[in-house]
Amino acid sequence: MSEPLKAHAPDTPRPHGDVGPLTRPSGQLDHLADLYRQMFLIRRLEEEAARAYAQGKIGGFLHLYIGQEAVAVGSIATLKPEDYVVTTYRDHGVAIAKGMSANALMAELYGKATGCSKGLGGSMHMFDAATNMLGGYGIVGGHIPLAAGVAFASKYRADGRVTLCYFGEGAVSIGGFHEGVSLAALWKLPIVFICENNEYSMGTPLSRTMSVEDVSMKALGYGIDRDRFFADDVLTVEQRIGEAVQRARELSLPTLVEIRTYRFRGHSMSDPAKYRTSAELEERKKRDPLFRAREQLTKEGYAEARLVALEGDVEKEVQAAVKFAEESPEPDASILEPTTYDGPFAA
Ligand SMILES: Cc1ncc(C[n+]2csc(CCOP(=O)(O)OP(=O)(O)O)c2C)c(N)n1
Repeated sequence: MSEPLKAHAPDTPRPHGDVGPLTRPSGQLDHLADLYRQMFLIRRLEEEAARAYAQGKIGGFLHLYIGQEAVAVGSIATLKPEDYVVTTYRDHGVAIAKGMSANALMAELYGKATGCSKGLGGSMHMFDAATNMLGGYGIVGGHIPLAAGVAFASKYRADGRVTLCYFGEGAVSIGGFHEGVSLAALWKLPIVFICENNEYSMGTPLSRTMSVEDVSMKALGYGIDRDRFFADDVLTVEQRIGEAVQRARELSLPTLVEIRTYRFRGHSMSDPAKYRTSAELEERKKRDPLFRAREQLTKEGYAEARLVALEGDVEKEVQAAVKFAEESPEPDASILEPTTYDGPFAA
């Protein structure tokens, strides 16, 4: 028998979510610094990607994660390396947080043979078997039943692994969401469904697509646990997702978590984002999770010089990734036949 269901009060600050200015063991401060480093790396890689895109060096689509970094970094911090992640086309942050190298990510964006998907996938199709990053999918909601399948495999094999499945609020009214969550609930799968509610699906606000704006309420229809909170603080994300991951790992129960966030850039590089005011954007930028983490580190005594050194190291990693991508070769045309007819990377 599983534990009785426990409905979290949406948006209620909880004591463990408020990290507070109390004396923190230095190990924990180092941990926050590491989370900040990961968020900073994701942001700087994407800023460089946006620049390369504007120069015509990156083609196709490019959906940036800027503003949402605390979701990927905080949630993946709760995982073991053998756990799985499955996400949408807005996948750069999840890939880096799960351990993909900056080189493999940037080269994939450039469409180079050294990219994680051999340059054949591009921005929307980050995959990395070594770190159990299972993609990178372009069809809204289409990957949610796939993620449930991954969690089913874990349960069937009794391998103790947990799957995190990320999607936008635009996916929640799509059939695939309901199929995936329904089966995960029925079969009690070890999965956490993470809705990254960034308030807009392309240019459409949630209020125009859903009669109930609290996405986490969908969990009630399937009798699974739910949670709902803002992603301003990366440690809150880690704490709250940690609870859901524990429920998945120890009780083999799914959870639906709605994380409220905001993207600072347009939907993709071709979106001037005219559907929102600049005042709204500026207001939300004040809640930037990177700014907040940095401020908290400083407040709690993490030396400014150490922060500057950390940022300098990230900068070097980013510049090296750009150089690596620019100097890498294009995929050879000979890869087309085996990847089209003989199955993935048979060559
Ligand atoms: C089934 C399907 N319908 C439409 C699209 C076109 N499309 C791409 S992204 C997107 C918006 C999705 O918004 P949301 O799920 O909120 O995620 P976000 O882009 O905000 O991260 C749409 C409609 C698609 N890729 N797949």
